[in-house]
Amino acid sequence: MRLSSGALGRLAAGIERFAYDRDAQAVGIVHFGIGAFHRAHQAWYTDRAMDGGDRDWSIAGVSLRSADVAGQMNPQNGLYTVSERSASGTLTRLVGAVREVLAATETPERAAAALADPATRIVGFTVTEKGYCRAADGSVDLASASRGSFYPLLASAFRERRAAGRGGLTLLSCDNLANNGDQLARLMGEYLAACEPGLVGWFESECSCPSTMVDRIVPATTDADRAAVADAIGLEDAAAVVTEPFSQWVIEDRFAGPRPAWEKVGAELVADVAPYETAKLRMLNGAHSALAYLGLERGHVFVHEAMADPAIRPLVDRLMREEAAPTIAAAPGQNLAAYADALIARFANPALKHRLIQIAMDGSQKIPQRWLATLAENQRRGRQCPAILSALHAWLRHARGDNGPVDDPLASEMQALWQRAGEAGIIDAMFGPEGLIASDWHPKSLSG
Ligand code: CS2
Repeated sequence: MRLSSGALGRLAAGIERFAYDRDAQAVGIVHFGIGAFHRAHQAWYTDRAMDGGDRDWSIAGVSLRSADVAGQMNPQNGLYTVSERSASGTLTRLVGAVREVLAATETPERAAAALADPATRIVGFTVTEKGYCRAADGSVDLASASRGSFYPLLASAFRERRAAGRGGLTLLSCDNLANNGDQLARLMGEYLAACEPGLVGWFESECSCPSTMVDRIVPATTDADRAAVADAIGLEDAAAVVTEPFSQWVIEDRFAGPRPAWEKVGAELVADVAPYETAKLRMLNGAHSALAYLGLERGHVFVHEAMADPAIRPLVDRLMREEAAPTIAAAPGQNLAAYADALIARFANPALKHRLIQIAMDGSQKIPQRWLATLAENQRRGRQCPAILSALHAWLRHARGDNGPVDDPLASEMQALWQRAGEAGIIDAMFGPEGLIASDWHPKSLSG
C-alpha cells in the first residue's frame, strides 16, 4: 500500500513523525525545485519547526522541468520520509511539511496563484546552479529566463501582489552559488528591468533576498533505497529521500516578513553568511568535485570509494587544508581544520552510496565558485595549487568525454573547444581571457 494521509494508520511503529495538524496549516512557503535535496533539508527543518509549535508554514512545491515529482508526491498527499543513514544504522522520519506539488509545465497558473496568495511570505529555491539562467558574463540570460524558469512566474506574482497591496516576499536561494541571495536579487532585478521595468522599484523596496549556506549530502534515491524504506515503514514511498545524519543551514537574517522559527530546530540565523558559504563551497563542494573527476577516471563509482584511494585521498586533504582553507576569512568560532576533519569523515560514510557521477554533473556551472575562486586567491598570494590543478585536468578530460557522456549545459561547447584547441590549448581556451569560463584566475602563470 502507498503512503498517504489515509494510510497513516499502517505506518510502522517506531518511525519518527510530526504531531501537528497538517490539514489546519496554511501554505506560507512556495518552493521552486522540490527535489530530494529540498525534501531532506529545508522541508525537513520546516516540518520540525511546525512540530515545535510554529504554524502556517506548509510548503507548496513548484517543479519547473517535469511533472515527475508531482506524480511521486501528490498521490501521497505530499507525505514522504527522510532516512538518515550512517554506519551505525538508519533513522527514518515522516515529514508533513509539503502540502502539494504544482507542476509549472502543466499548470503554471496554479503556481502563479500560490506565489500571489496573501498567506505566502517566503519563496525558496533549489533549482541548481543552472536554474538561475546566467549568461557567460554572469548576467541574466533573457532567452532562457523567459522559457520555463521561475522569473516570469515571480514577475506575474509581483504584479498581482503590488496591485492588491499585498506584502512583498522573501526570496530564499538555497543553491550552491557564492553570495546566492545577492546574485538572485541582481538577476531578478535584471530580468524585471528588461521585461517588467515598472516592478523594479516594488521588488527592491518590498522583497528581500537573504543569502544562505545549505549543507546536507543527499544522493539521488534509487529503487533499492525505495525498497529498503518500504520494508522499514510498511508502506510504499515514491518520494522517499535518503541522506546523512549531518545537516547545516546558515541563513542571513534579513527577511521581508515573518519566517518560521528555524533557529529552534538547528538553523543558524546570522548577520553574515559569507564565511560559512565560502568555506562550504571551496572546501566541501571543492573536494566533492575533485573526488568526482579524479575518482571516475580511476574507475570508482561512489564517494567513499574514491576517498579510500591512496592516490586521491592526499589530494583531497591538501585541497581543503592547504589550498582552500587559507583563502577563507573565518568567522569568530569557525574552525576550518575541524571542518576539514568533519568533511573527511562525512565523505567516508559507506552507508550513503553517493555516486560520483551525480556530483560530476554540470561542472561548468560549479567549478568557478568551487575551484577558480581558490585558484585566483592563491595566485594573488603567489601560492601553488597542485591538488586543484590535478582535479581541473581531470575535469577537462571528463568534459572531453573520457568518462562517458557529459551531462552539462555547456557539453557541446566544451567538446568543440577540445577539438579546436587540443591538449596544448584547452586550458587557455577554457579559462583564458577570451575563454568559455571567465574568472579572476589567469591560467598562464600557474599552469607552467
Ligand atoms: C555536491 C553537492 O552534487 C554536488 O555537486 O557537491 O550537492 C553536495 O552534496 C551538497 O552541496 C552538500 O551539502
